[in-house]
Amino acid sequence: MKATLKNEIIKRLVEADGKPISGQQLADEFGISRTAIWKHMKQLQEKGYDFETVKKRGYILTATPDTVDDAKITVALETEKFGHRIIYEESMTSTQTIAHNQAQDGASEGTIVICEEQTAGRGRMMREWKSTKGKGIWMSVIFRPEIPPYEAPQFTLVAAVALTKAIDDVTGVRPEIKWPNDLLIQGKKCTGILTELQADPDRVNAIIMGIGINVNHEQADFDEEIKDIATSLKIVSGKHIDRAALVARILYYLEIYSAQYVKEGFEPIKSEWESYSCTIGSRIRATTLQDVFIGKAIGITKDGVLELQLDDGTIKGIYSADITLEK
Ligand code: BTX
Repeated sequence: MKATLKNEIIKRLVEADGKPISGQQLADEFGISRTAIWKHMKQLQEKGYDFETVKKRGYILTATPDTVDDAKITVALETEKFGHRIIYEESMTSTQTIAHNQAQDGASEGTIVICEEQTAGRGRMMREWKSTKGKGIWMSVIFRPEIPPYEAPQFTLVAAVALTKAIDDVTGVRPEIKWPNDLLIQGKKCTGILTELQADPDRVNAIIMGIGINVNHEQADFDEEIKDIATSLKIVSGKHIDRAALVARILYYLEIYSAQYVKEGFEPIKSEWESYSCTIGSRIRATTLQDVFIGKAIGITKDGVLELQLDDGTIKGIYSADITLEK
């Protein structure tokens, strides 16, 4: 079955808001036979959607699955272009790998790749990213900004603001941003961002942004290696979260903030970033590829560079590092 038609049928039934729609009406609207509609409904049932059939009057949608499939996201979307093309599979190696291939093949801005489970999810520097089945948001978003490659790290900061706002809207819990790419709640990591590039020396062709969010994990869903450092939105909010609705909200803010960034730069977003940050004002240890620096994080520049005041009073600009809090 064509994914888009399946999505349209579900969307139509959601919009009907509990009123039945007949098989004939759906058949007429989508230009296919009633038997074809019936077959689609059967396949949707196999995917976890359910319908009440009211005699002679038609179908009412009564249940949707707890997934991030394309139909569920489409129904919740409020964007102009982000999320209008969704590549969804239950299991993927890494959404990043697939999104890179899609971007190389010309996929447009706002295309997303999303799954229920990653078998080879990755973080920065090829670290492993644990992606438990059916519990999180494991997604890559393709951007096509007209910016030079050296500005791309700022995209991570812009995305962190978008994610923080979306999580706050949907769950009522506001994470803190740990520079550059983590969101924490009560000091534990709930979200990681991985910004990768396809670029020529002077021009970005695509940014492939990987977003991993622990959403409906119980404490027992975390492996030994991360159980003390990770948390989920369900653990902290006490609520089961509709992951597809959260994806839609994330795309809403990513569309707004990325457009603003490309037009006006990071500066107008900087104060919002700072208000969500748990890094600024703290004494931290920054481990870069070459060195370790310890000092007080005093701010970020208008270009998103972290400013560290070292113990001898000098200010060091940190472009990329892993940071931990120092006592
Ligand atoms: P990072 O390198 O900053 O963080 C990776 C580290 O985080 C790991 O070494 C581990 O200690 C810890 N970790 C691993 N899994 C989890 C988890 N589920 N929750 C909390 N902590 C964890 C952060 O990299 C960027 C992660 C991006 C993940 C997305 S998911 C969709 C996309 N596809 C893909 O393969 N990666 C991205």
